[in-house]
Amino acid sequence: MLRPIENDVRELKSLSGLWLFAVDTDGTGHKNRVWRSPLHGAREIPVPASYNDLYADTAIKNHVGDVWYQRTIQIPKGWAGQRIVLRFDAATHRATVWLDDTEIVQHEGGYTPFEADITALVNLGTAHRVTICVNNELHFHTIPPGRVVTLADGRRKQQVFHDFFNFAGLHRPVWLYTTPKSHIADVTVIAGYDQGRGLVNYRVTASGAGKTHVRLRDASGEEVGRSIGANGAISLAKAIPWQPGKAYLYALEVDHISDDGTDRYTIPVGLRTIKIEGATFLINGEPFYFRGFGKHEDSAIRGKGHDDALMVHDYALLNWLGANSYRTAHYPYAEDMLDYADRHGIVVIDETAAVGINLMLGARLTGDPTLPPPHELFTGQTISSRTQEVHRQAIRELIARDKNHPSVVMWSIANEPDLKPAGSREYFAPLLAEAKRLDPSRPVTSVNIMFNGVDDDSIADLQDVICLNRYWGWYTDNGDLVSAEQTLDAELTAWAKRHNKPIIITEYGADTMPGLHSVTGEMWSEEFQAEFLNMYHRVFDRHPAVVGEHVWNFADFATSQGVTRVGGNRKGVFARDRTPKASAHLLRQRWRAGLPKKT
Ligand code: BDP
Repeated sequence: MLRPIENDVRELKSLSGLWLFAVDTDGTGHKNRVWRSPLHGAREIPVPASYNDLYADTAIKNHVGDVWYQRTIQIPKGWAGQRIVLRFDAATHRATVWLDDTEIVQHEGGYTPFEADITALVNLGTAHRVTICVNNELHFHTIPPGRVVTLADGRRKQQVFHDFFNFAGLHRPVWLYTTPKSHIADVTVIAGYDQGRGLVNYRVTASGAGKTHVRLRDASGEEVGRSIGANGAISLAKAIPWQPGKAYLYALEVDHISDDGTDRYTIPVGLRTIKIEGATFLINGEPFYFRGFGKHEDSAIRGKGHDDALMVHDYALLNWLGANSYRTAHYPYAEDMLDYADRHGIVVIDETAAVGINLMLGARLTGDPTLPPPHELFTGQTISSRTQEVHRQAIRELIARDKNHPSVVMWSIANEPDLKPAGSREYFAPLLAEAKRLDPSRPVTSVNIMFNGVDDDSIADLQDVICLNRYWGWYTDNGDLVSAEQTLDAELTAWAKRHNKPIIITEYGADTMPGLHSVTGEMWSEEFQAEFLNMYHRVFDRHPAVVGEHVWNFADFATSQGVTRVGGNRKGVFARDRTPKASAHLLRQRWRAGLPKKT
């Protein structure tokens, strides 16, 4: 799905700002058709932002169910004759939208965009009411999964099987945009680079008949190639590659010419090739070593609301550290993040929201003894073919949205599913295959949990890269880094021997309270975090198959309440306000020195 842009033939109007907001406390909003009039008893809400932490109100923070957003929009008179579209970059976790009294679109999944063509419903120069119902419930058939329980006193509680707060609302901007009536609906670019030569394969889908003209321009705007037709290729004899840390972007300018006029859409293109050879991850034929983090979209007050200031600052900190990559743990991030990564040469592992397909973890996180046991995971009583279909759609929407980003080098279809129970391979194999089918140009992975060792992972052989989350010395052998080092070493040897594939440690880390110090390796201290990371690095450097290290986490983040969480998850190398802990300096020293030498 194309991101809305503005140019000489397309207009774009932001609907960010203050909207009306009402929490549907008694769940009667649908029955009362609240979209038919101005929202009763509404307060104001900023869009984009999570609603949870805005109002200093526990009931709103922990609300389970529907909330309503509303505002009026004005369609400029100058938009006469254009196709007019209302676009939501995300609504977490599902939404229904009305324009005045008419329902115009529904969407499932909290982190991918959706839109509605409203041309036939609007009058130019007139105000219209937009109402959106956002629902935050997670069940066994949603991605991510969860469970809503009703307590004896009637309260409803959301259980989640993942370790971050279930922020909800309109997390990303809302847009009105225009295209000519006959328009470019989609563009797919597969670009490659090989020893100085560049190749751009493209495919354009347009609504209505017309001709397609395509031009490739270099970064200075010079035309360097052209092609005619909806499918085609442009080759460059002397190309500049897109490289990690050294981004170079061409622009593919697509014109769709029809009796209605010309539509134009321009896509940034990075020429780069990804290949896996044995246990090596190659970008443009060079071995690539991932240095960076599992991140989150998370900050005080706005929760998961996108914020350009935070984005620019986080990228500045990644640069300060010498990091070259991150994973969008545990859901697709705002498209602005990927655009920025494209422009600045940051490498991204792009993940779906399929986190917590794991009842063993669910039991730990919820502490609820009534949760079904782990072996019931793929039996249909919990995770079912219905979940699989929603998961498949989540993969489709991720790839449809992000396929053209040179920064994205791999798809991750899930984080820490339980791969021991019967049925796990039958559940995941078709999903890995679907990602491969949709995008044969990128490797596909899923991220392994430490309790699924080399003998308990039912799908590692189907993945291109082995991604491991490991907490030896934290969740096990608490504070004993000597034992942890032995376990990690032995385990990596076993993984490398079993699968001749690159291994990325996608998570390793220790909760750390800023300001807590110790000379004797006490857990939670800044020194322990540094010693923990040092030990892991020592081990990684001994294993040639390890091609990446992503510390968990870039910054402290909000979670559900629990006895192991003190004001959230504290494994950040930065505090939630982005001030550094001691380990930030350690990482800076290691990563600024470049590729680690394997001993
Ligand atoms: C892993 C998860 C991650 C958690 C982390 C932790 O992938 O979301 O936050 O461990 O426990 O299980 O800190």
